[in-house]
Parts: sequence; C-alpha cells; structure tokens
Amino acid sequence: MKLELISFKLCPFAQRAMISLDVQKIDFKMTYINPMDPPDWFIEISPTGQVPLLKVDDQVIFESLIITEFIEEISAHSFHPKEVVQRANNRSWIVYSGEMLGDMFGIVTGDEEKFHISKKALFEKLTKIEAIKNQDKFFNGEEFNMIDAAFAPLFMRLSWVNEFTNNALSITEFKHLSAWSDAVLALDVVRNSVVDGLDDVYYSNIEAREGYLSTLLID
Ligand SMILES: N[C@@H](CCC(=O)N[C@@H](CS)C(=O)NCC(=O)O)C(=O)O
Repeated sequence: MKLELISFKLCPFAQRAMISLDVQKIDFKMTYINPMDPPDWFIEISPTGQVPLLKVDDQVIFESLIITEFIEEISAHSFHPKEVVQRANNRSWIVYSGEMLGDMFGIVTGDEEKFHISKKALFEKLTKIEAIKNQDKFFNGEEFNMIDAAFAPLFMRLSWVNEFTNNALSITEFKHLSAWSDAVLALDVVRNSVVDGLDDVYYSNIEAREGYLSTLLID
C-alpha cells in the first residue's frame, strides 16, 4: 500500500495525520502544495478543495479524522483506548478540538471584534476541557493516544501566539490543561510533525493576515 499525504505546511489538521503516521511508524510520502495556487491535479482529486488528503494507491481519503481513523485501522497497535465508551468519548473530544482550531482561525485572521468573539469561544471550550481533565500526563493516562495527537496542533499554536505576543492566549489559569499541553509539546513525534522554522512561517502568516492579532505581536 503506497501512502501520500497532501497538505499545506501550516495546516493543523494535517499535523494530526503526520503525528499518527509517525507514532505508527508507517512510511508515507509528504507532498506540500501552495494554498494560494493549488495545482490542477489537487483540484481534481480534492472533493472539498481542502487539505489534508491521503492518497492510498490511487484512492483518495479526505477529512483529517477519517484519515487518522484509517491510519489506526491499518496499524498493528491501537492509538485509541481499548474500552469502548472511553474510546467513543475520546472521539467526541477530538471533534470538539476541530472546532477549537476554527476558533484559532478567527483569532488569527479576525478584526478586533472577531478576535474577541473567537477568543471567548475558545476559552469557553478550554474551560470545559479543564473541568473534565484530571492530573494524568496525557488525556487517558500515561499513554499518548490519538486524542493527544488531535490536540497537539492547537497546543502548538497557542504556545506560538503566547511567545509572539504578551501571552495574549495564556492558558496558565487551566492547571491540568497547561500540564497536558507541556507534556504533549515535549514529545519528539509532536516536534517532528512540523517543518523546521514553521513558527516563523506562522508569525509571518499572522502579520500577513493583518487582523487584530497582528497588532499584538511583539518584536
Ligand atoms: N474538516 C477538515 C478541515 C480541513 C481544513 O480546514 N483545511 C484547511 C487547511 S488547514 C484548508 O484546506 N483550507 C482551504 C480551504 O478551505 O479552501 C479536516 O478535518 O480535514
């Protein structure tokens, strides 16, 4: 089976798939396309016009959650907890984390009003996660699971924004969530899921969007 993951360098949804492939030690070819000028072959095979896409031989799988579930199904080791209710519960929170990436998009691109609306929406969700998160290292305990991979892109972007601004999106008030974020961001599979210098690309992207967040950048 030949796998090819197609994405933009900055796409947080694709990052989930890259972490899953790395954890499962599955070989794949990475192809980046330019979001501003997608090639014709991509437009032809992407039903939504969005990345990530996973090409499996000549078939195309789209939607990051479906891609990560597919990776799970072809892997020797499960990346979800075994117990069925806990597994379903993890999947629910994974969907929820996708909505949080939508809030991040509003924060990065929005004018002042949109920034505050998106930040409020994001922090309401963070509050709900803090309420259910315990003191375990990862979401389900000591083991890094798919849910941790799903939240990793969000944690990475929050830490970048806090580094680039005067902690505009500080999560230190959320003790369990902050500790979870630190544990996830310390892992090699997470660090290696982005190209070198992507933090600089993210900074430039914030500047180029000219939203309210760009006015909060320091240095
Ligand atoms: N629900 C999709 C969301 C994917 C998504 O939003 N991809 C963004 C890049 S991170 C995209 O392709 N944006 C371009 C567009 O919407 O035209 C998934 O989970 O795969």
